[in-house]
Amino acid sequence: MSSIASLTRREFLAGSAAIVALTRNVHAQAAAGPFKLEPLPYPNNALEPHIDARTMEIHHDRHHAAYVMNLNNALKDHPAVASMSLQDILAKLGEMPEAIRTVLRNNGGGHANHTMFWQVMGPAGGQPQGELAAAITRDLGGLQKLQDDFNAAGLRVFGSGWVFITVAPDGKLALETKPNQDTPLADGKHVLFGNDMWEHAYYLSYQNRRADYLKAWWNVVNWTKIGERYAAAKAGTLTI
Ligand code: MN3
Repeated sequence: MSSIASLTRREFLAGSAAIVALTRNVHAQAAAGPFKLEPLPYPNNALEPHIDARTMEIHHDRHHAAYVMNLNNALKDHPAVASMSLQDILAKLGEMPEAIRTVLRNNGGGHANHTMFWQVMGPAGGQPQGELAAAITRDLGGLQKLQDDFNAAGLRVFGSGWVFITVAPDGKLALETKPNQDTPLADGKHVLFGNDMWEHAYYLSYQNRRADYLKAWWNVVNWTKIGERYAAAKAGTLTI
């Protein structure tokens, strides 16, 4: 009985691996086009217990993948737009062909927001250092006030959206929120970091408790990476 059970388990695991491989292949084909879905920079379970592995898997492999697929599909008949960088497309939405403008806004914004989001998280967060820490004190009243204000702003996002810290070329930081997949990139600004206020980002573990998700999220913020993004913003090399 136990050998049958263990054989069944082996077969099950082999079958699961095949399904995962097939699913990844489908995603790769679906993402054919100018924009690509990069893999997560850490395993799905790296942010547990604060963000569970299943949430990360669905969020990256399905939600983010869909934004990339929709973006690429919209660009099939628009080669001039397809040759542009994502930040240029978003900064010039008003100049984009009207037929695809809303798709670009939603799915281009979704691609940019999630590309940033995976980067600014990680299992070993650290603390703000150097010029970044000084800017947080100067512009946002220190780390504790930044976190309090950021969490409060996140709670005020009605429905789906984002809460961001933007960074100006001179290094000045500011807090702002956006609905849906809108991004400060569309206002010609740069995003230092942000948190996803869509329920798909937290619902499996937190259900309606967005405040708990916002509070827990600081445990997986990668301040080393954010420090690199801050330096890049001041150097004029930060893209999305
Ligand atoms: Mn999301």
